[in-house]
Amino acid sequence: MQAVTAYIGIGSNLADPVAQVRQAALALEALPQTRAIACSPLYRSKPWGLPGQPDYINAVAALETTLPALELLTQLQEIETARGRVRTVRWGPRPLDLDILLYGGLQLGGPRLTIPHPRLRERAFVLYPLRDLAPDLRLPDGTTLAELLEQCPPWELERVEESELKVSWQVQEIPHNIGVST
Ligand code: ROI
Repeated sequence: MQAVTAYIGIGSNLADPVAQVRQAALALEALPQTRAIACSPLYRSKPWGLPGQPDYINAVAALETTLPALELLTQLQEIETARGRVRTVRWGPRPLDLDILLYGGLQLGGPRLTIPHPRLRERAFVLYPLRDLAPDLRLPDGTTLAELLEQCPPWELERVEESELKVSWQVQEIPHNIGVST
């Protein structure tokens, strides 16, 4: 199978969220049939969903993978479970959340998985880190990331300063042709 570029949303608001997100990025690098291309800077965001939960740390990772989408989902769920995620309250706090945001140009609607992620378009905590990785990205339906960003101000979203991180973590340069092609 031809390798596909997938973008994974990473979020945590429990149990040392910065460490959770950085550990998750390492776990993504270790996935079978997968090459980690880059990870965005970390952002701190106010919770979307249930009010009264702690702030989130968010990032987005770009992967190149030959895992089929549903197998990638299974692998991500195993990482979440290993980090103590118990699926209870919808939109409640969690030590680690890994979402497939985009999987090449695939559009999929199924009982386990919808791609692109159904709430991608309205979430600043996903769109801004995506821009760090792939500013020229287009969704499979042709919508540009720039158009989505115009509709989605970076409300209650801030970059986590490099100085807050124990080890510096840079965005790597990623090839220009990895975005979803049109
Ligand atoms: N809110 C923010 N800010 N960041 C997240 O990653 C996040 N993830 C979720 C819900 C509970 C919807 N809210 C979130 O799953």
